[in-house]
Order: sequence, then C-alpha cells, then structure tokens
Amino acid sequence: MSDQKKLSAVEKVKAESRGLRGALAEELAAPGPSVSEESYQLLKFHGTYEQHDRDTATLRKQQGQEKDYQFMVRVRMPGGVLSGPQYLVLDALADRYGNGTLRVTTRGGIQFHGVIKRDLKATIREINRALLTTQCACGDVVRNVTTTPAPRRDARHRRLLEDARLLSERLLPASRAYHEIFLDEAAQAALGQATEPEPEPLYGPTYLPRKFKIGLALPEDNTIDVLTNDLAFIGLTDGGLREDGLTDGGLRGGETLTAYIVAVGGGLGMTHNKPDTYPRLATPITVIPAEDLLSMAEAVIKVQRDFGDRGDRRHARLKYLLDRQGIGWFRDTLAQYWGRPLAPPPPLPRLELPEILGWHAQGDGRFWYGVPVPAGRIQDTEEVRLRSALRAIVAEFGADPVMTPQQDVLLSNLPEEAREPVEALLRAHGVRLARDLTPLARFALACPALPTCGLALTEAERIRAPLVAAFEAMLAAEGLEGLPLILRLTGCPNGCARPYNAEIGIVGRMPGHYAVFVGGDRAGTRLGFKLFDKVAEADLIPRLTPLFRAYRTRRAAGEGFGGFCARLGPEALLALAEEVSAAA
Ligand code: SRM
Ligand code: SF4
Repeated sequence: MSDQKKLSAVEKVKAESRGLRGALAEELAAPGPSVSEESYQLLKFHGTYEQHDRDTATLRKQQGQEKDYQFMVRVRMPGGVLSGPQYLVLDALADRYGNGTLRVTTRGGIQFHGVIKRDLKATIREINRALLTTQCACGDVVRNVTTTPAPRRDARHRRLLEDARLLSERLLPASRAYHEIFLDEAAQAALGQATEPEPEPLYGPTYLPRKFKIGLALPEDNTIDVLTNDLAFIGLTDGGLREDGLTDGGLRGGETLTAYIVAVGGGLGMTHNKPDTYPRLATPITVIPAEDLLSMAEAVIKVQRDFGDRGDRRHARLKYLLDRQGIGWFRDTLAQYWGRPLAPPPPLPRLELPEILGWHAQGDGRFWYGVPVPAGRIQDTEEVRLRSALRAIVAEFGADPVMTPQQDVLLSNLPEEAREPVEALLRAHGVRLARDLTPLARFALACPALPTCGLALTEAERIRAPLVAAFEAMLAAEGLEGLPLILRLTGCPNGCARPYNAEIGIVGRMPGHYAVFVGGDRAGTRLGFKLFDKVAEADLIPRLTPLFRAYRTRRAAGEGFGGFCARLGPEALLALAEEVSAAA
C-alpha cells in the first residue's frame, strides 16, 4: 500500500484500541442500549454486532423513540462441531438471552439474535462456560475455520478436523482483551491508557486490513464452498503428492491425508454499480505437505497483513491484493515470507457436492442423520417445532450435532436402534425430513437479511419458503419436477449465502427488487454472471420461466441448469428467453 494513502477510519480505531480493548468495558457497563462507533467496530473482534430491529425502526423514529437496539452474537466453532451438552447450553441461551432461535450460519457457526446490551456479557460468558467461544467470530482476523462437516470417522476426515482446530487456535490474536472484558480475567498489568498492549506477533497492532476466511475441503466433499475463502486448502490423500510437488491423480484412493493444494484470493462481496468490486474464486498457487499447513497459513496472513489495502475497506480483501499485484508477485512474496520456494500448483481436482442429509453410516458402527434447517433458523413455529425436536434428540439419544455451511444440522453418533425413533420424533414435531424435500429445497440457502442485518436492501430468509415453493411449482409446470438446482438468496450484494457461485443467485438490489445471477455450478467451482437487474420480487419467477423452458428443450445430455447458462452466456441466453417467450 502506498504510504501516502489515507488509512480507513477503522484502522485508526484498531490502532488506538490497546489490543482491542478501547472503552468496551466502560461502555458495556454503562446504561443505555447501544455503544459508540469505536466500540461497535471493536465488538466485532469479540464476536458480536450491534444491530437494531429494522421492522420497527421507521415507526419508532416517527414516534420520536430511539431504535430497538440488540446484538447478534456469533459462536466460532471450527468445523461446526458441538458436543450434545454444548448444544443444549446454546439452546437454553437462545431463550434466556436471545430471541428464542438459533441460527446456523453459512460457515457452520451459530448465531444468536436479539441479545440486549445488558445481557451481552452474560451471554458470552455462558458460551465460554460451555467451552465454546465467540472470540474472533467476526472482525479483521481469521474467522471461523470451515471444513467438511460430514462426520465420517476415517483418517482423512479426522485429520481435516484436527487441522481446522489447529488453525483456529493458533491463529488467534495474542491480546487478552476478550478474556478481560467478557470473562473477567484480571488485566495482566493493569492496562491503563498509557500502558502498551501485549505484542501481536502474527497480526501486528492493527490486525488485518479486513476479515480473513480459511476453509479446508476434500475433492469429494466441497460442502463448504472452499474456493470462496481467502485461503483454501484442498486435502490430497497418499499418492496425491509426488516428490516434485505435482499430483499423480491418485487423489481418492488413499486413507492418509498427506498434502494440501493451497488456493488464495476467494471472496464474494461486491457493491452494485461498482465494477472494481467483484466476487472471485480462489486461485491455486502451490501444493504443500500437510505438516506445513500452519506455517503456510501464517505466511499468507502476513502477506495480506503487510500489503493488503488499508485505505479502502471495499478493496481490502486478499483477492484485490492478488489481482492488483498479480499471481507472480504474490507467489514470490509468499515464498519469501514462507522461507522456501513454492512448488507449482497441480491442476485442481474435480470438487463435488455430496448429499449429507438423511441417514449415513459414520464408519465406526454409528450413524449420522442430516436434518434440513430452512435458512438455518432453528426455531419452533406453530406448525414445525424443529428446535424442540433437536433438543429432544440430543438429550434423549445423545446425538452430537454438527452445523454445516449449508445451514443444516447433522446429528452425529447415533446408534442403529435410534434410527426409527429419531425419525418418528422429528415427524411428530412437524419437521420435514430430507427425503420429503425436493433437491431444490434441500440445498437452497438464504441469508438473514431483514429485520436484523443492517446492510440488507431486501428480504431474504423471510421469503425463502415462498420463493422455493414458487420455483417448485414453476419447475413442475415446465416438466422439470425434481430438477437438482442450487438456488441462493441474499438481501444485498455482500454474498453471505454465496449466491455468485450458485446455479441461480438472487441478490437484493433495492427494496423489493433483486439482481439475478446464473451460471454457477453445483459444486461451487464456477462463478455465474448477472443476467437481470432490478427485478421486482413478484416478477422473479415470470422472468426466469422462459429460461427453464429453453433449458428443457435445448440442454445437452446431463447438463445442469447452471452449466446450460454458462455454456450459452448472457447474450445468447437472453435472446433465447425472448424467442421462447414470443413463441409461448
Ligand atoms: Fe456475511 C457482513 C451474516 C457468511 C460476506 N454478514 C455480514 C453481517 C455481519 C452484516 C454487517 O456487517 O452488519 C451479517 C449479519 C446478519 C445477521 O443479522 O445475522 C452477515 N455472513 C452472515 C451469515 C450469518 C449469513 C448466513 O446466512 O449464515 C454468515 C455468518 C458466517 C459465520 O459463521 O462466520 C455469513 N458473509 C458470509 C459469507 C459466506 C462464507 O463465508 O462462506 C460471505 C461471502 C464470502 C466472503 O467473505 O467474501 C459473507 N458478510 C459478507 C460481507 C462482504 C465482505 C466483502 O469482502 O465485501 C459483509 C459486509 C462487510 O464485511 O463489510 C458481511
Ligand atoms: Fe446482510 Fe447482505 Fe449478508 Fe444478507 S448478504 S446477511 S443482507 S450483509
């Protein structure tokens, strides 16, 4: 970054925060429902966002009342793994301090919504008492590390989870601010305003220029959408890495995970009408022995720390550094930071999206049962008492839940004899099982958007169910019933439900209107493109119907909808849609 460039305001907040402390302790103890802008920024590093109920904001303003402030609290749990008892603690906290729901996130975390400031500290303390944390669930640091959630009890999956945990723990900041502020750990050396905070050997005093995401996947299971991370590791099993650093194609056969392909520069956030912001999938840059995972992660983080853009937060992610400086520069610089030359990257193996819902053998005599959670919202409604059902299964059958980046829950470690009663219990609570759902409904994602997300331009989670139903009806009418289709919906272009590498991505554009992206693939390895802009919610299905009509008659053998769109490209696709509409 050029020295002349002005630093963004958040850089100043970080620099002056004395290791992420700022005035947090005082502000959290003070009366009043909200915090200052500085504290708002610092709280992210500790896993919480100040939000307000956007449904009531206008009315409250008209009535001269202040906003209904509340906090979102995000639990950072690598690989989405919880023990049964931990899950029960979180479930109870949802009632005690939250809005009665648990929200499975697209990175396999759990969020609470609706926590008021007075309860924030207690909420975070209780989460820690269950040996979980919210530290660095958000902020300009390494976030929740994702990995293949399927609880297959073999050596490669064990290694992946161990490695996700290793990165998660070892890439935490050195600052004890979190423990002092939320867990009442005594400040080590009465950190007064004048005292220097503890040094941060990895991050430095201003942490990273922006959020930093790491994911680990296997070629046969890309449930996490690994290429959307700043830093992606794709595990290769024995035989996968030759001495010269190239793969020999024997990627699947072996049991032992011996190497990782390293890919960098994934990230999806963009801003409408700003073409210099864009979604990007990670580019493979090298392959490393699995033992070098941590040192490689640290080296990539340091390059981003030292060269990432600290002037403009819209350009601060690693993807922009990579594109600005070029892959050659990045590889050379990374090699210097890593202290060794980089092996050339092997071709990326084909990545797949497996079905992990329903019953599966774990390989150790036990089973997991994947339960679909629409938009990740674990709640009880009048018709569907999903939260009660999951709580009962965990309590009665000893299941250990795994949260997936597809916003679902895998109930692991169930014995054979639990299979029938677990299904019966879910049905008795009105829960729709995976096999009752269309492939579309099984995989559709939606971000929270309104009313909690401060950045939402439109609805997302709250219109997921009617939108999926409308798609299902349209597909049935077009003779495409049961078509596997990856649909993802977000309330703004930040891309939290990963719409840009889906077959159809519906992205909030302005109130009541969406941009429509098409052309991604099932496994999340191809970016789509924008086909329509500013489509009213009610017009989404009518606008897309001609495309499906054209797809039915013109698709190549075995071609998915995303592949069909990608093959034709925007111009031909629009022309075809017009032709089909005119003929109808
Ligand atoms: Fe996200 C900001 C929710 C995964 C890209 N995201 C937000 C905030 C915190 C809004 C804010 O800044 O005020 C949202 C809180 C809404 C709420 O009410 O809860 C929010 N993001 C989510 C979650 C809960 C969506 C979900 O449906 O589950 C996901 C939490 C994951 C977790 O446990 O850590 C979530 N966000 C993602 C992903 C997907 C992923 O990581 O696999 C992305 C796209 C990948 C990426 O990072 O590029 C994503 N979120 C963003 C961005 C755009 C970042 C950028 O580089 O431009 C923002 C806005 C920002 O950072 O300024 C954002
Ligand atoms: Fe909010 Fe936008 Fe993310 Fe949806 S995509 S949660 S609206 S920031």
